[in-house]
Amino acid sequence: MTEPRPRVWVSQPLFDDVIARLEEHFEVVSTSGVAEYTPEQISAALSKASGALVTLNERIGAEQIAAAPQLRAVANVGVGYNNLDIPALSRAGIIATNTPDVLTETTADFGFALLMATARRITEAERWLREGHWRQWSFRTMLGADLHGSTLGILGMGRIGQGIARRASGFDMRVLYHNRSRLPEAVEREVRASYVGFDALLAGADHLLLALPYAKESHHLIDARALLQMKPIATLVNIARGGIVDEDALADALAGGRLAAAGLDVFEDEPTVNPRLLALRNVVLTPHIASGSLATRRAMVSLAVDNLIAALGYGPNAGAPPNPIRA
Ligand code: 8YV
Repeated sequence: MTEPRPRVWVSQPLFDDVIARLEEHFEVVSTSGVAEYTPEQISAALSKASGALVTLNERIGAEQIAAAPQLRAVANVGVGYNNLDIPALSRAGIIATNTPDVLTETTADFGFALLMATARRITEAERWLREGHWRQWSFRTMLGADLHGSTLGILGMGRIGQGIARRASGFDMRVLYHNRSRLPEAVEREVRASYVGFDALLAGADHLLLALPYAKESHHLIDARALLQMKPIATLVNIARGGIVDEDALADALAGGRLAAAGLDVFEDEPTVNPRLLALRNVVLTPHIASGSLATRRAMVSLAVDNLIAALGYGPNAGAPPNPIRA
């Protein structure tokens, strides 16, 4: 009698042809439609699984781990992994992996696009035109802020932050950054960015872009106090995680003219968007799509599949997944 194959759970419909690679080794349990799970449903889905391939929507913490005695590996599709309780997974001996690098350039492209749309009021202008308000050409219609010649502040100077900085130098922007640790001088020179303290970054930026990981320490880092330090002409762009920004304080600043505009791809309570932000004209809102080019989303799933196969002890990298997350 042949041994039953280990079971892996794939939480969302991804790309069937990429996921099919898992079927060479495992019994794959997946879903045909986009699914929203309760914590209990995630526990139930993991109860007989040896591995899981999940997205940012699926939270795996102590409760799910306790319900999953056979679970040995969780492959996250995404570079951010605040949906996973890494210390708890590590204590249980479960390998967790993510998908860095493959999404860096696509996400940096999008961050830059969102910055341009926000500073130059592109979506606001389009909505205004479609709503039939454009009756006569006027010199002062939808005046925005320049990128060229301005100062870009980047909070979080990992791979994606550095990708943004490289793009900014093509636009003749001066780049300031703040990060947990300062980059080596050679990297600073290459990306043409200068390290400053957090408060100096807030005060100096004409445009502030958030590209840092979400953690307890970064929760509401951009709060009322931080927003007050920014220039009233500044724009704020968030492609990191919604919880980094206090959305009510942001809505206050935008409504009160203490900040020119915001571009947000991420939100505290996705997919719910704070109604106060929805009501403001000077906010560009996108549904967490920064890594969403077809090629990159395929590459992310493919890398997550490689990670899961290797973490469960199969394939050419058996036992050594390319992207383990260290606790
Ligand atoms: C993903 C992201 O789309 O990589 C990340 O951290 O936020 C996005 O690129 C998301 O994580 C999918 O699970």
